[in-house]
Amino acid sequence: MTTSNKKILRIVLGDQLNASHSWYMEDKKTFDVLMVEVREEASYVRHHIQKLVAFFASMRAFSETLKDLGVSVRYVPLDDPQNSHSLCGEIKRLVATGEYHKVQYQAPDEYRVKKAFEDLHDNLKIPVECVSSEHFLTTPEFFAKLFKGKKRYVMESFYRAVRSERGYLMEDGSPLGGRWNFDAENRKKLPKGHTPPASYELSQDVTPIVTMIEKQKIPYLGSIKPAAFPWPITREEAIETLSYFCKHLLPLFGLYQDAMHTDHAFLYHSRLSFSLNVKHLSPDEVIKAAISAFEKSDGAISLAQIEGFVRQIAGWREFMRGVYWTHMPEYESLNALNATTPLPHYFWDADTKMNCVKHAVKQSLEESYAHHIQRLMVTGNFALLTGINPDEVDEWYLGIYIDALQWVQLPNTRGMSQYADGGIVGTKPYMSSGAYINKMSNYCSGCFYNHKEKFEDKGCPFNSLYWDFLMRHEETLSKNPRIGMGYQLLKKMSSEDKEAIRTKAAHVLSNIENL
Ligand code: FAD
Ligand code: DLZ
Ligand code: SF4
Repeated sequence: MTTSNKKILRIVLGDQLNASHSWYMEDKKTFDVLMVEVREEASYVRHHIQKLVAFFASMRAFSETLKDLGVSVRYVPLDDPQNSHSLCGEIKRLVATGEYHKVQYQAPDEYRVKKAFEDLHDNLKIPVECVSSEHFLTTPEFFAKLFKGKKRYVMESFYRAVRSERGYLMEDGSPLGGRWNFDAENRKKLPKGHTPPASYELSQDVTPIVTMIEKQKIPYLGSIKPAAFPWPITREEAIETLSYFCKHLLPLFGLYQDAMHTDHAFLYHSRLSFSLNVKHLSPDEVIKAAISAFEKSDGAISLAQIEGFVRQIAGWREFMRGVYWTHMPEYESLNALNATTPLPHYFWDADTKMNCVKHAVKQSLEESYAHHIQRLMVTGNFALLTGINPDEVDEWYLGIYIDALQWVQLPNTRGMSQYADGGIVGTKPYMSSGAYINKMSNYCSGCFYNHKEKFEDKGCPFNSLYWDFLMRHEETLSKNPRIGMGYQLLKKMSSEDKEAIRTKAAHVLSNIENL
């Protein structure tokens, strides 16, 4: 083969399913796309079965989309006997055919894969190039400028900078409505008897993929209904999910964003994180679709609702990515609170008397989904208060959720939820006693424990753990003005009560497997 009829080999990862990428506008005769299903990615952590299926089904559908566009795709399925089961192994295998004069890849979102691909630059005998994935709203230059010289970052400043730059909900250089943030209006419990609209769930038969995963003996967790898979696996399905959200859920999204309920897993949440993370949808188009629905709604969607939604995507999502790339690889081993307790069994089997944890874990095992407050204030809060080893916490979050990719999971878990980064992401640890969980959910009314009690046998474990956590970490946390209130209350507490809390919390901790 002469150099003139050799092609470029373009690598497309499982979370790079964007058919609008500029690659596909170029002359299709000049390149082949390589997509591979590999054991390396399917088992670097024990994933939920729905997550494995969602990635493989989406990758397969995307390869068909590319073929329809006239792109030549080389697709290696998991059960291909030639499969080397590593991303770089498969790239090397194709390069060895001599059919290519160059390899190109889109910047991977995960550090692990970025490093592995960087090694290819030295190891392949043909040029290797990295290009942008053309997905995110912010760039490394943008967050380097904002974070420069700062030990702690504030999401709010980051969010305002993104909004100003992009013009989202802006009017003459100022935030629409005169305020940047309507968070304080977005914290309502679901009223008794209020039923949210049904969530937008698809129903596709994914039996062949489940069978293949089982035959290949990929370890997994959680359950699946193979004949009725509910997640969007194509761009078209993601757009349907987005349209449904804008029409039926956005009007009350912000208001009930923090609410939790045993009968409603999805409430007013969009279920768009998987579609965004695999790049079926761009953050810009999701934000613009929601803003357009707000503008056309004639007041039915209030500014507080749309601002709450825009903040999640333009603010939190981009901010987390900025923190990840600024602090990797050190970030994944930070353990500022020296947490060492092993993760208890009920994170895997939901067998606990604590109704909130039972419900959040059971739902996660069944749906591969929990919304933000369930992740932060139930399972995350419990792990924080009991001092669970952040490596085990990360492993759990990275495996169980359909949307879990390390760049977004890690800063949310180790940073925001576990405070293991010592406050880079969050200005304070997100912790609470049973009172908050009772305020935002119906969990406590069906619980074995009593959310009003601290000391008694049936006292809610979150109560003694909360006060004990404050006492244990007094030296590190008492100077933090954002938790000053907790320490002021602690000061007023009698020494007998403090001792009783310590005794109760010690009992809870030593009995952690049996709560
Ligand atoms: P909605 O509530 O409808 O929000 C809309 C969108 O905003 C989401 O789709 C998501 O793209 C974005 N968003 C909202 N909050 C965040 C956030 N804190 N960080 C980044 N994006 C956000 N999100 C992931 O995508 N992957 C993860 O692995 C992940 N792990 C998390 C772990 C913990 C401990 C916590 C507290 C949060 C985590 N999140 C993660 C953020 C958030 O919980 C999910 O994005 C959200 O629950 C997805 O459901 P949804 O699409 O219905 O979101
Ligand atoms: C999550 C995932 C899984 C389970 N399997 C694959 C795979 O077989 N092939 C692939 O290209 N990507 C997969 N992914 C997504 C990758 O983990 C993700 O693309 C990288 O970690 C970069 O973010
Ligand atoms: Fe959770 Fe405590 Fe409420 Fe039970 S009483 S549901 S353990 S917060």
